[in-house]
Amino acid sequence: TSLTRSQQGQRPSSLSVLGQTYASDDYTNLPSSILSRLAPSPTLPYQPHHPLCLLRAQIEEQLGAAYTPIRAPSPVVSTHLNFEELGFPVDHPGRSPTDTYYLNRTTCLRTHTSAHEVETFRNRHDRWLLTADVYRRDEIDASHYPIFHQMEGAAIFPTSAYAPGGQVELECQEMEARLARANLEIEDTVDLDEAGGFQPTHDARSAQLACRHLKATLNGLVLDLFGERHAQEPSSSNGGGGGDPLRVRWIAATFPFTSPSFEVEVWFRGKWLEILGCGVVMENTLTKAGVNAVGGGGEKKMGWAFGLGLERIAMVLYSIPDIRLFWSQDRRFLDQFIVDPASDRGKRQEGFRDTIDGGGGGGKDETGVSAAGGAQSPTRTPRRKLVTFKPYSKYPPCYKDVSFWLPSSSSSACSQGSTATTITGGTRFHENDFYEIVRDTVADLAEDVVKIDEFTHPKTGRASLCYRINYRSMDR
Ligand code: FA5
Ligand code: MG
Repeated sequence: TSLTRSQQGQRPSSLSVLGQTYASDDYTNLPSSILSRLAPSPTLPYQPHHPLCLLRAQIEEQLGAAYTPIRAPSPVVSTHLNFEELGFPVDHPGRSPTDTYYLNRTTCLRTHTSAHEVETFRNRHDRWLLTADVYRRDEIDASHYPIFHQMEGAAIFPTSAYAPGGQVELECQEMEARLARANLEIEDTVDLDEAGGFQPTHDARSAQLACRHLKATLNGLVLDLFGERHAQEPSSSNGGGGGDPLRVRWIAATFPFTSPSFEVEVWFRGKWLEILGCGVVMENTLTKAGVNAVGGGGEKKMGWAFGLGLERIAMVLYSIPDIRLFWSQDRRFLDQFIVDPASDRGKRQEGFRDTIDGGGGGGKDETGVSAAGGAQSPTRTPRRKLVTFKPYSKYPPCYKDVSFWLPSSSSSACSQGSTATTITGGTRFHENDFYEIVRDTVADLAEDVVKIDEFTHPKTGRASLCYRINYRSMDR
């Protein structure tokens, strides 16, 4: 297994990734299943008709021409970009090799799009949307995959734009007027201190205005993405729909690179769905980027940033039941997102937001795609049909249980919170290591993996774990 191989120090002395060679060290943990999928820039969000492409384009269109769309570079980044520059403390849990893929101690696969904040601001982009593949070692289930896609958005304005009656305030008023007309319920009772408070270098009035601009922008985005879809839902389904307002809520969060920080959730089909993290950009980020001079000089800028997960949103919007499907090259998946084959295939690479349709067999019968939909649409486009994915896998799941002893040398097993690091006699076992063996061995056939039993031998003290691996093919 990859676990014992690295424990025995049998890793290769270097690895070659996207044409570059990296010396390996005790942090190196890149499995072949990930290595074989790396590309010089993100692919799925730019593959015509792919659901991630539809969603990216829709967001880019909704936020408008003021925001420059940027396709991210290679996912291989320095830990400096991914963590240090953003103020992650050295002992932040996200930095652990149990959670992050490392080429070596100083190079990793980006774990979020925020890794490109400093360089994007440095390149003089003030309002932008950057799309990237991101990588995290994680559990295996229908909503977790080691590769997923994020979009980072940001807007910074010079101090003068924050003046009363200035650009920021005017934009707020315009966005808020639209929100006020919509069937949208915004819950925002965030305690400012809990969200990290305003930064000491910021003028409180301006920081407050930046938050207001952030909130109006993202509430507008949520309305655009979910409003029409929500209105189509049958009212009887547990979470409202029909005539009920779309509900969005803001909660206090913590990120090392924003303050105050928030998370945004949408009430959809009876659940709160976390869609993004955001906040007011740390002064430090803009100083590092050379946007704000250290110790004054030139007009300072200030603003906000957000990072959203494209798969999570696409799964809900298009009723895609399993995150593995995004990687399918099966026509029965891809063709459902083709809008109008005759006029659109290969011609436009963008979002077709006015004409999205179920294509080859999309549209669950109960959602009445053609009927209620656009009638009293709260969004600004006149009418848009919505894709609803229709699952085609006829295959039932099938499970196998596997149990194994943890490395001996006794001592009792102890679990640390949800990351379940079990320590036996100095040997650390992390569930993510096991999940990776599963992924490396059966690729996407594993639907989910759950621990179903733990056992400690009463005499020897040795511990064993039992996991259930659920297999199901999406395609065959
Ligand atoms: C971040 O990654 C921050 N960089 C977001 C941010 C950007 C904050 C800019 C402030 C300013 P987080 O780890 O919560 O935060 O992920 C952001 C979003 O990515 C989540 O809301 C979720 O939609 C999505 N996401 C996170 N983990 C996964 C996963 N394993 N699979 C799919 N989507 C995920
Ligand atoms: Mg989060």
